[in-house]
Amino acid sequence: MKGTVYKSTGSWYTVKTPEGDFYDCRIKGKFRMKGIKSTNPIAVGDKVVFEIEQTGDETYGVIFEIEDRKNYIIRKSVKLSKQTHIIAANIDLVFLMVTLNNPKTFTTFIDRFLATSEAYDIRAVLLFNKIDSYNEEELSEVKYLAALYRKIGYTCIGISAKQGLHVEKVKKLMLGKTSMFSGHSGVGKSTLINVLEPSLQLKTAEISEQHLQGLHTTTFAEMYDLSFDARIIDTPGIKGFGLVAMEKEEIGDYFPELFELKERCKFNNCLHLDEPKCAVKEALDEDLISWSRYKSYVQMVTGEEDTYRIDEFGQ
Ligand SMILES: Nc1nc2c(ncn2[C@@H]2O[C@H](COP(=O)(O)OP(=O)(O)O)[C@@H](O)[C@H]2O)c(=O)[nH]1
Ligand SMILES: [Mg+2]
Ligand SMILES: [Zn+2]
Repeated sequence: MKGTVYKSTGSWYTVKTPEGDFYDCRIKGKFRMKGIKSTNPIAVGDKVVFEIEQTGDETYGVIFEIEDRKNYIIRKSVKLSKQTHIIAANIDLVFLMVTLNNPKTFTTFIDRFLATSEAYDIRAVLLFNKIDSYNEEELSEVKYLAALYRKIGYTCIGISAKQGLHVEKVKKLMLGKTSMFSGHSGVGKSTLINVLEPSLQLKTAEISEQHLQGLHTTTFAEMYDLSFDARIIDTPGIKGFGLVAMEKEEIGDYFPELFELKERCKFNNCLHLDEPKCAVKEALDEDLISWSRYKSYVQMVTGEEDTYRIDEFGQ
């Protein structure tokens, strides 16, 4: 039988079949993924093959195969450890919720998040939330940012989760897909999810999540079916992306507008810093690409501000 993992506790997995039945499953044998030192072989979102086994009067599924992942997100299981924990797999869409204030989302954060989503190969969408609370000046800043990111190719939507404004546009993007919601604490993730699916009743408080983070407990994601043919993956205590290790040389590939220019640089290993005849620097001088994006890129390449600090995303 085939199914998708909806929940995992470390040793037990809840698997849903295409017919809609849920099975408690365990793993048979060892699963070693190529190149991944992971504490958990199977994660939420994984597509697995299992068979029903009976021990005494106990019936449960035994997973013996896992299908290739389209993508997956990881975090280090413990600070500084090389072991990783796979948070979730096969994610179609990640929404980054952004607010101008309460809390302020800096463009450097947005850019690191987007670069990470490119590295993970997950499509990212920007949701500018709380537009009901902005004055004219703030609204024009939102419009400016949305235009900036749309030009690069990212879908941007201004919404008010609280008032339900433009939430139907978010729903439309989610149809038939598995999505995740990320963003700083307080941007309105729980509020939006409650509006999308009132029956989920996610708490708007973050206390339990903070508690979990403080203890460095391994937390597990969970997948939920929504009533309108969409699924969301919730990641308690992480609320975001985790981190992905990037080599200096590849960071530019995760900034689509820089990647596009790269072949026109004189040196094919150009880092777009101080090299001569750099197409990125020329495009900057002509205002063809954004300075704030370039600044974020340079910060990531030069390792300023402790870029890969654990929990950088989703705090
Ligand atoms: N004005 C306004 N406030 C919002 C909006 N969405 C959420 N909030 C408020 O922002 C605070 C944090 O929301 P919450 O959903 O808990 O954020 P989370 O930490 O991302 O889950 C709460 O007080 C919400 O009522 C919105 O669209 N407009
Ligand atoms: Mg929340
Ligand atoms: Zn260059």
